[in-house]
Amino acid sequence: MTSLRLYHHPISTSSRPVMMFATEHRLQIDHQVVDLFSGEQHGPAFTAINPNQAVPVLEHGVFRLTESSAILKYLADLVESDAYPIDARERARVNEAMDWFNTGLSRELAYGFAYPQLFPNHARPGAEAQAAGLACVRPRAERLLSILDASMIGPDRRFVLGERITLADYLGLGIVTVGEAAGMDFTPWPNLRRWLSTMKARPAYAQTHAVFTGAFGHARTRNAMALTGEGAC
Ligand SMILES: N[C@@H](CCC(=O)N[C@@H](CS)C(=O)NCC(=O)O)C(=O)O
Repeated sequence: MTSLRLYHHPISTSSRPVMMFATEHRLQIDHQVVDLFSGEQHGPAFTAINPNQAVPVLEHGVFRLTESSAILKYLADLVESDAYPIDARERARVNEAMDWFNTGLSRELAYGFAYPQLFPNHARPGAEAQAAGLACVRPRAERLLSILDASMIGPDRRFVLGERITLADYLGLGIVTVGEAAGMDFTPWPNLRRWLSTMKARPAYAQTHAVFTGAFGHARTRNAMALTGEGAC
């Protein structure tokens, strides 16, 4: 097979799903860490690789691909993974759930709730604005997590779309775990907690999330900053 190279960072929300999928499928990949904390993604060398200055980026020979969702689908097709079914309607369900995670939940839980607390460059300017922003976004993230718990996973499903793991589980895990790392309390959502345990029990989770859990703590329950403010996000 033509060689595969993945530019990534081990704590990145968008990189971890690709790393976990690739590990579970025993893909031979040349892993290139892009040091997001020193700003390597903004340098000319990486900007030439991805003008968006973001990871992950996949190279398969001369073919270069950005966007975690597209990379997951490409890799799944490459190895004919069951995680991305061929049947049009089954595949559409996976796409639907992936879009839901990558647009809706990512916006509220990752960008709105988690990143401003975990990454200083995402923090809102000043303690008051930070508290007000979090107060605004928390109920929106919670509403989506309730939907994930009750309407998507529900009481009977092992994974987001049924008994079989799909790309939606890998992609969703990256987003849900960054919310957890920022102190979102998952107590109200038993189905979500069960799914999270199932995903974390997979051997590839420990392997691909060691740096992430080392950085942010494991199943941290600390509350985020005091949420006293009011106002628009
Ligand atoms: N929609 C993109 C998002 C990529 C993205 O934002 N990656 C982050 C890490 S999770 C990044 O590289 N950020 C660099 C920066 O903020 O400077 C995807 O799903 O791949």
